[in-house]
Amino acid sequence: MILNRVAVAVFLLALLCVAACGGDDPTPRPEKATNESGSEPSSAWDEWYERNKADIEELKSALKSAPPWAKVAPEQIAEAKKHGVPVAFENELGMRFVLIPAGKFLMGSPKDEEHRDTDEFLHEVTIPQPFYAQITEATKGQFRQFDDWYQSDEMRALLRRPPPHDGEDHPAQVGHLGGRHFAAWLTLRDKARAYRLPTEEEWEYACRAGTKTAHWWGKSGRDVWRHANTRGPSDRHDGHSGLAPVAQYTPNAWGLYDMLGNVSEACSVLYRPYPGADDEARERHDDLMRRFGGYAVVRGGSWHDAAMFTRSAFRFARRAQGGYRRVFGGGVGFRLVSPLPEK
Ligand SMILES: [Ca+2]
Repeated sequence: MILNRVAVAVFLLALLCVAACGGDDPTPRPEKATNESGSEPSSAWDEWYERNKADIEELKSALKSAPPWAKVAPEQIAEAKKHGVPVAFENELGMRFVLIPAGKFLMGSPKDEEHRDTDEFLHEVTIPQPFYAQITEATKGQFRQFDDWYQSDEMRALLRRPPPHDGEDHPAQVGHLGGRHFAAWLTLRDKARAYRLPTEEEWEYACRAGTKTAHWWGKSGRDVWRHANTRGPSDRHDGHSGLAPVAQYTPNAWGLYDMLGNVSEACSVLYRPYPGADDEARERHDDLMRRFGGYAVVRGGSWHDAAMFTRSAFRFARRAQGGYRRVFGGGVGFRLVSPLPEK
């Protein structure tokens, strides 16, 4: 059934592409043979179409209702239909969100994963309700609508080393507190929806988008630079010597950009050993706390982290104390999530 829906989705994408090109398709198509009476004989393709006609029409209608920027998968469309909500929305600040379906997944990493840390204790997690996730990291332009002091001349004068990447579409590096303040402000402003930082579970679930490998694009860490903005090879190959504007790389299967790399992303929870974690995991947690005094979880790795940290299961923690104006930089940004509105 799932394969069938994927095949239907591929067919529809091809159909929409042809429609978008105004039907001027240079690809030669096979002529349909006709019999002596002039009527077309049924082909395997026609039979397949007839068998799946209802699914095709349903998905065609759903895809039309999704905005063109939303690179959503059939399971997201199905979840939206089930709950009677849009599969994607854009708020008044131009922040774009897609629906992440409810489900179960294995959080953490298997013991044979390359560069694994022992605090990535593998355990099953249930995400009981769908939620919306911002498709990109929150940008400087978006954050500046909350606090126009950010990136101002006054701020620059206070910083010994002002951030060099200050385009409106670069992610805001404002840490946990910047994200939390921004989410609270936006919730008060947007009467229809609430916003917050994701939990660590929600973040990893959204990052994996159904995958179990070290990265959402696969197992190997050798080609990280093709998919994510990290330190090292990506500097030489992708033209981004530091922070990149958001959405310069392909999104994951659920239409989320830069889940790995660019800025590390603040989560709403404190850094703790996972439920049921073994002694190894607890030792790693205690060691990290001792050495870095970290409290709040950050995920995904950043533009100045080595590629080995750009894994779906990698965990780190940072201090979240003090005003957010004191903690600019450091490669930590955020993306917001939004629960389904109450009916
Ligand atoms: Ca990121």
